[in-house]
Amino acid sequence: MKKSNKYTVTAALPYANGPIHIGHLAGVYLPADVFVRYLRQKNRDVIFICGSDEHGVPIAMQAKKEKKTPKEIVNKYHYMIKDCFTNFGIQFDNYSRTSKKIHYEISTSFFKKLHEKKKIFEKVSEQFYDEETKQFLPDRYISGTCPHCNKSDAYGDQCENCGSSLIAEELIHPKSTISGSFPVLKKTKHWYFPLNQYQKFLEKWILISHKKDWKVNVYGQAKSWLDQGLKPRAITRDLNWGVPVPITQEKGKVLYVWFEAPIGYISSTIEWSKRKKIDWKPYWKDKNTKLIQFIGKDNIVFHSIIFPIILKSYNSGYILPNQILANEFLNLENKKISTSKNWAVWVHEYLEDFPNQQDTLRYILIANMPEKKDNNFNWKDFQRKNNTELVAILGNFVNRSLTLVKKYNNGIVPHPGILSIKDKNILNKIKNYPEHIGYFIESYKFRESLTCFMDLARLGNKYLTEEEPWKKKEKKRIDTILYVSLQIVAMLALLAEPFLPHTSKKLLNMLRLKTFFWKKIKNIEKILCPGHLLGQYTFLFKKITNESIQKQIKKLEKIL
Ligand code: B3M
Ligand code: ZN
Repeated sequence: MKKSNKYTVTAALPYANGPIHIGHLAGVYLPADVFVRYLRQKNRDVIFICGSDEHGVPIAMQAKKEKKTPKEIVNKYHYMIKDCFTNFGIQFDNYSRTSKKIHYEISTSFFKKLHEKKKIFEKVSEQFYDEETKQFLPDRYISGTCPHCNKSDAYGDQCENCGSSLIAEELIHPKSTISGSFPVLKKTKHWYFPLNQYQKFLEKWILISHKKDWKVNVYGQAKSWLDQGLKPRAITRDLNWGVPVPITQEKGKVLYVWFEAPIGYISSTIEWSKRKKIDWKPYWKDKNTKLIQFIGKDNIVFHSIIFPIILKSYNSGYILPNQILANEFLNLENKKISTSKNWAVWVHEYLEDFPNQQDTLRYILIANMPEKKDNNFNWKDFQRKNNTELVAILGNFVNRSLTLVKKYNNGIVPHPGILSIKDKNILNKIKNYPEHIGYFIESYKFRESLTCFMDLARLGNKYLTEEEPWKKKEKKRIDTILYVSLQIVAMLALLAEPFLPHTSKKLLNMLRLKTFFWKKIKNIEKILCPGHLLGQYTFLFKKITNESIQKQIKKLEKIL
């Protein structure tokens, strides 16, 4: 990756209509967090931006379901989601919410300027209308069969099964999700974005400039939209909950949530800049800044087509996404995660059932990350990976190294003495791990980067087992073996940070090391020098018991 001056990393704004589950983490927030932690470790100038998406039909539907107002719903879930990210260790620089005044100002200023510059046009058209409830049926208020994958419960704006973005008229046998009745068509006025006018620009920007560096799923969906030919798309809705359309007095006209929500990345950045007293413009308008966006596959078109057109047509120097990382879906026990059916592992419940074991879940979700295809999470695998990898390899190696140094050298880093050929090879080999891991992270190959990290732990475990210092008679040889082992432990402590931040912090405390920036990691032996006094050892991981897994599986069985 060519070194950039700044990085603006965004993660899709979760709808504040429910809690966060493991699919959200594996799909969007964990890869983004690993990437940003890595950039911070390398002392890069990066901001990590997110916030709650608080408008749109999903919020209104949840409000109806819980017999609350949309405002009550977003207040309930915004704080729940924000706390959940904080407690799990997803470290945003700013987590805002689109019901804030600053977002209303920024999103309506975008709309007003596009209207003044005649980049959008007004049109009266016939839209689906529910005569029973006397309301129009935008987005999730209407469902039908998806024309792409034939799934029966696709929504008016997107199909959650195949991730396609739709317009209501494409649905086969549409019906109202409010009353279940078949809708009629009724005239209504809306404002449209002539996406077709940007066909050529997008073909050049996507099909040429990003043919090689965008992920197959992102490039493929964007290309299929371009191949079908872009059409004008409505960017307002007949709803009472949302950002009011600023140029009409007519009640019940709001900005389409997918027009204003991506502008939420900018309003969240401006909110951050006001708090930190740092100019936000270089993060969104400097051509050398890299805009890296992490999303789920059902948001690809909104991020690769709609949002870039909004920025381009606004024409005030906004940079376009350099990378759009869309993961596929994570299934649970081989079934699709479903919030409506409660078929999910909710992160806040995980944190209650497995206190202080965030890194175990981080580890398993990165190891099973659905980077190229849908993947699966099951509790047995969760237990196995924790017990046979985190406990038996990483934890065991660190535990043995530190307790042996305590026993043979009073917890002080020994002098290396005379290094054998094998010792020298090990010390040379470990120096390459930062680069290997960095390469995978910068290529957005998070599973491979974690495997590379664990290979280092395996290397240490194997070295210690083969060298058996506890069987040696000569103190000097014991010291050399422990010296080499400790250099590997120090490397693991630093390289763990992007993946297992809580473990890394614990380990650095045990080694009495401050967090180092990447450049120092090259010469690890300068970090953990002979004579350095180590801290107290505590266990890094604990075994996951059959009982704790059975409890989770029983919880799911009750839902079936
Ligand atoms: N709120 C996430 C979703 O479709 C959507 C992302 C907005 S990012 C601007 O579930
Ligand atoms: Zn579909």
